Amino acid sequence: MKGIITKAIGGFFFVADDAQNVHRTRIRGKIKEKVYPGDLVEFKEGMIEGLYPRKNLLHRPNIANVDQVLIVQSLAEPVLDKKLLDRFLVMVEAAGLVPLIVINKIDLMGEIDLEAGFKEYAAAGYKVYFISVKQGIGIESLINDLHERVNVLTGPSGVGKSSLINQFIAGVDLAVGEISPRLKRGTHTTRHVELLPINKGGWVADTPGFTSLDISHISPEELTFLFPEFIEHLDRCKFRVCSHTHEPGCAVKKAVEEGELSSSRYDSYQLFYQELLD
Ligand SMILES: Nc1nc2c(ncn2[C@@H]2O[C@H](COP(=O)(O)OP(=O)(O)OP(=O)(O)O)[C@@H](O)[C@H]2O)c(=O)[nH]1
Ligand SMILES: [Mg+2]
Ligand SMILES: [Zn+2]
Repeated sequence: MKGIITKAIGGFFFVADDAQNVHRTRIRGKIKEKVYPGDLVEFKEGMIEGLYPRKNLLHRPNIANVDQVLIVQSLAEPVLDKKLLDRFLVMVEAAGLVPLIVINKIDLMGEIDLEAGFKEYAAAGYKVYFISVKQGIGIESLINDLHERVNVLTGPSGVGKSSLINQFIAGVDLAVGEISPRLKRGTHTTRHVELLPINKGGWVADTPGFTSLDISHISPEELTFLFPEFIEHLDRCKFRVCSHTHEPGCAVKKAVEEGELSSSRYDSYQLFYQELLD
């Protein structure tokens, strides 16, 4: 039978079949590769017999065959950090995965124009979901976009990733952390990885929150292409090799000056570019 690994614990591998029934299995000694949640395997009578090729492998935490990454942030508590959001986007773009931007805790803000506050992300082609787990706002339309896929939640600690999963997966009760009153941020409640079944098909995995992210494996030249809205401007730069930071006749800088590209996104680009040069 073919199945998908949902979690690995103490030498056991839990494998879900097509009907999402979970079987506890062990792995044949002849299989030398490491097996991770998300891996597709062939199994029989409680034994994993073979591993199918994987299309990708996410690190820290290790999850295979990921389709989409939900980058979760909160409007407040912890306060929204667009630089960090841009950093997550660069990570997900570099991995070749589809990012969905999820802005939680909209109940903590009064009447504000959410669409306007994130228009640079829509302009870059990203889907942005505004939700409140606490008040049950926006959850349905988000879940509708997760079906039949392997989805991973990521984002800073305390933004409500585990709370979100608890709300939309029946029978799941992940640990939810208190926001530290002094730091106004979370305290890393989530530790191990498990793929949880979405009602209408598909999987979702929670991850521990990250407060910083390592993007050092990306080359400065590659960075431009990880800001998708920049791409259409690139061939109008005066110099064929342009870092889009200081060169005269740079079409990206010009587009920022003319308000066609977001200066906040461009600031992130410059910040990351310097970081990758150092
Ligand atoms: N006001 C408000 N609070 C929320 C909402 N969603 C979650 N919270 C609270 O935010 C706190 C942190 O939630 P968690 O779900 O543990 O956050 P997390 O992202 O899983 O954090 P880590 O596991 O540390 O990465 C908890 O006190 C939740 O009750 C929301 O929509 N509105
Ligand atoms: Mg959590
Ligand atoms: Zn340029």
